[in-house]
Amino acid sequence: MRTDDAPLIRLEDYRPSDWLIDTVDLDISLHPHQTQVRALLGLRPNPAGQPGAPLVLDGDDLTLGRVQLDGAALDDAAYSATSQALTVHAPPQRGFTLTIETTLDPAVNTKLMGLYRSSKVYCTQCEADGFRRITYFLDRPDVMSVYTVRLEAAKAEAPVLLSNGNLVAAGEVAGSDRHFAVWHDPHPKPAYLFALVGGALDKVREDYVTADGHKVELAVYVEPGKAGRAGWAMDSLRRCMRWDEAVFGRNYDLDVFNVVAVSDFNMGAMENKGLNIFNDKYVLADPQTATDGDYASIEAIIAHEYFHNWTGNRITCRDWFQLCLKEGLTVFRDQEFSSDERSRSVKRIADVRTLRTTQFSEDAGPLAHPVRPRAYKEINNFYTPTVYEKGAEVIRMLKTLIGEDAFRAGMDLYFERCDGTAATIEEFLACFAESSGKDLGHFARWYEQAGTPTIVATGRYDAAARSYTLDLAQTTPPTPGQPEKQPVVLPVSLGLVGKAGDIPLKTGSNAYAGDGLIVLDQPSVSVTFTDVMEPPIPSLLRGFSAPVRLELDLADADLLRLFSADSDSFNRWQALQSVATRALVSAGRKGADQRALSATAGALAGALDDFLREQALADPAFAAQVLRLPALADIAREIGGDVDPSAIHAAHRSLAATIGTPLVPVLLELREALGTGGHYKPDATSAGRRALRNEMLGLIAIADPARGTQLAESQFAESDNLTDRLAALAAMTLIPGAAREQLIERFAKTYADEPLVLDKWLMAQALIAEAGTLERVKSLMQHPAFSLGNPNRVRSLIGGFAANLTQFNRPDGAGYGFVADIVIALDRSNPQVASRLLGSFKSWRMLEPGRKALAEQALAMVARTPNLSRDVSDIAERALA
Ligand code: 0A1
Ligand code: ZN
Repeated sequence: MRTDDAPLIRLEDYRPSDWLIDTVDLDISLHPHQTQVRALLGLRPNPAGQPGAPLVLDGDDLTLGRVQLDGAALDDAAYSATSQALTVHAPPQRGFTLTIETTLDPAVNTKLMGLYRSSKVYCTQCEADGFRRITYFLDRPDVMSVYTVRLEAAKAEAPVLLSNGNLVAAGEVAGSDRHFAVWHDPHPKPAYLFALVGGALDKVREDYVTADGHKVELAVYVEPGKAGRAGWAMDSLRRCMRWDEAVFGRNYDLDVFNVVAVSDFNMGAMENKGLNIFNDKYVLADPQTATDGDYASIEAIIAHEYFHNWTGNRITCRDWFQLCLKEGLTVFRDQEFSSDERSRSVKRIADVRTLRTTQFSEDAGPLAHPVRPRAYKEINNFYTPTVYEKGAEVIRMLKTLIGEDAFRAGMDLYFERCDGTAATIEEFLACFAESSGKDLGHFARWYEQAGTPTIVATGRYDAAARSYTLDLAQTTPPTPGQPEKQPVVLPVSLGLVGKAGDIPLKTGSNAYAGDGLIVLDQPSVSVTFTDVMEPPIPSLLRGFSAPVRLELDLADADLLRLFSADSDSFNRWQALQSVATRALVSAGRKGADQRALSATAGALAGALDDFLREQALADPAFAAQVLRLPALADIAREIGGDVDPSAIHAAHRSLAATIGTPLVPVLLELREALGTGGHYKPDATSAGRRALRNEMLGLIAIADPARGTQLAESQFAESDNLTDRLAALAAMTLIPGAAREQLIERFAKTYADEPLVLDKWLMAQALIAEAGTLERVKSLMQHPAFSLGNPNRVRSLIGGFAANLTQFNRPDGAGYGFVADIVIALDRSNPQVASRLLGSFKSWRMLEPGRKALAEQALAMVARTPNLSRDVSDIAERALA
């Protein structure tokens, strides 16, 4: 379907369902090509709906068998059915049951929505609207039902049969090679949280007793032979369950909690009630096949899905416009968990990096949308960094504004009041308005208004009056459909840094909320601090207290002082990033003179030299973040228009080389001092030491390629873990030549039987910033490790290429054409993966005219392709609008 024909679904058109489904009894007989589904729905009119309305059930690609009403065959004239809908024209105006039989072919379901087979394992994905590919249903999150599910399959093919809730019966099917299991989930849930799994799987299990004394059996299911890689996921699960009890007072509520890893999955993972299904990339880990980054992601995503049990499942969304109600809040919760498990400041820095490169870029381009969108054609296109990451930032600001105690009290109230319901953002915010006694009407604008606000800050010191005045002004740029912007509520955490550290803050201003917090909720505000005995350096947005751009004209020398003296470690990191960003923005403009970089590079190298010698060993994870320059995409966005990716890349390399060259001796020394850490341990401290060593390796590779080559080769040969080996490969990708090609070969041989490791190998090559990369990527598509049918492979190789700033944006447009062709081909089998890939074009409008025209042509070619999915045509149209 073209989106021109697809209806625009609007928040303001929401109305309650005319019918409710209280109970669902599913009987599913699994066969690769002929799965039989019998659904018995217990329906009744919704008192809040239209009396006398027909019953219109959603379907998608369904083959219908028999239909019965209260157990009797339904007259042909009484209903009509297409593959997309089943309508009962004049249903009884009372409770009744409807029995619906459908037949499915999971083996050919390449969209990976509904019921499909992934490496011989039957599994489901129903969010957002996949359940309608299993049976006809009121497939909307405000229709919540109690499910009982009988699964049947050949014992040999699917010895494990799982669904939501608790197991209530299991046994053999007499006289056959088949068996069955019956699962019952007592918690009413929307259809998008339904799941089943059937297959030959190994498991690790563990007993758990909740804080309120409930015994739970935890299990992680993986492909046969991979149970040895499930331990970290289990460990993470136990820890996050304890954390949710301690920090949010939330206990688990079923007798079992199952996690299943599958190898074909459109996203990261899915929070189905009691049966979380994961992309295997986010479950499987051992030191030889997973990096420190993987360990951290697994911990975070296990926690994310588990936390959804309360924020998403017990309390779900009224409609898909409220998606951020569960996603922003749950991301916030998983970020807090990881912060408590690891280093809070390093986690914050990493999250802000992600926010900037993904969400700020989205917000600055044609796909910008509010945290709560007002309209959509395809909801799958709104599982975005804006809904997730900016959504989490909004919760973080709320907490900052009302304080820790009122925040916790508001959460408690939300859990109490909204439990068992499908809620809205308004209901959520009402809990915090009540717990804090504050009017959150203005704050709610964060949900409605797209775009990244800019704060322009200027400071003046009055030596005679011993006062310091800070002027803050905010603006938000126009975004699609929102030409005019209103001011939002911005919590600006700050300090004034003097010679002896933070100066005590005294002011009579209303905007000053105490505790180092200015609340900027007007277009501008001016705050004067008194008893300031020396000219201070302002340290604004400590901890990145609001998701904004900050323009504050501090001299490099002042920023470097903040880097060494700020009491807020986020702002120490930010200060150095700001120096580097400013230099890269001016040297990275089209036609800019690169020589201007050298003064800044010298100052940065000096600051880093001291820092590395004196402080890096005390907090290696932080030091690793300090050493990493701002991302290319962030520089492009800061430049904002007429962007020449080659110039940005050249400036970036040149800055890294100029900083790195004088540092090589100290880098080598420090690498030596850090050592290899001995036997691999995944904890944050050990990971931090590896991160620093490897960050330094990258810098050496740029500054001194011969030395870099030597170090990378020996690191690859000597290390016992993937983190260090992959870092060696990544460093070598920066150095063209035979040694690189040999290491690439060696890596492939070493990990030939490890698809998830080869994904990293594919991606490392796709990211090489050289003109030969497109050809390399094309030939890697022929490699046995690659398959267009597996989302992880596509994201690694093609997604990696599309994230390669210089090569995706080749001046000849060949990068755009290549990705566009793949989007079109992939759309026929998996529209969701195709549309996400097309999202790589999100920043095309800021390019210089030559590339911009070529990118537009590629997008237009996609847009005019016949029979596009709604997913892809929606992105193409919005990108071009
Ligand atoms: N709710 C999941 C994300 C998710 C969304 C859609 C999916 O299929 C198309 C799968 C997963 C989460 O936030 O983890
Ligand atoms: Zn989620």
